[in-house]
Amino acid sequence: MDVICWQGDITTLKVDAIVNAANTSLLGGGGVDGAIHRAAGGALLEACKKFNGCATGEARITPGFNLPARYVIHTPGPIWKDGKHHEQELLSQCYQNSLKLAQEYGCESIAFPAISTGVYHFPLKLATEIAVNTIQDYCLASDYDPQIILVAFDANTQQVYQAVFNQFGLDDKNK
Ligand code: AR6
Repeated sequence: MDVICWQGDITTLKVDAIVNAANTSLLGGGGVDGAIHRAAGGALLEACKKFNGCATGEARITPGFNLPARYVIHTPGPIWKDGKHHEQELLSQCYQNSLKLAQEYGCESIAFPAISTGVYHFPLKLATEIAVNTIQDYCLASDYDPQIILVAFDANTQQVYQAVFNQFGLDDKNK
């Protein structure tokens, strides 16, 4: 499994696909969603309108337009309430469904932001464990081995990523 963590702005990455922590309207917002729409240009919003929204845990793919990335995979993460409203399962589905689309579109490199851990308040360590577990399980079960970058925007997220990577016995090669 080829997974690394990296601190920086996901919109700068020249990968096959970047994942967007969207909301169910798919019509843009703040945080990483806002940054992706700004960098991609207005054509991204036009492409997103055609989906008429997307359920939490599902995913949709568009071109990257003005981004260096070829595709954007949009997935609305769960809003954290108390952990008793299927939040963990829904977050895992975000990673699974994003990987499924990436595989269908032949992506060899995919970058994920820390889905749901910003304004949706999903606990960061638990979210990171779910991300790594789900990626590991998906790649094993589907014979898919792309390069995966978990992108931390801030230093705190990067520290938690590194701690979880150590816990999972992964190399925390930071490019
Ligand atoms: N590159 C990488 N990561 C980023 C960037 C960036 N340019 N900007 C922010 N992050 P959030 P959510 C990190 O709030 O919790 C939007 O309004 C950020 O530091 O963007 O899933 C949507 O429209 C945090 O670690 O997403 C939804 O309404 C992570 O991305 C809602 O927010 C996720 O934070 C989704 O909330």
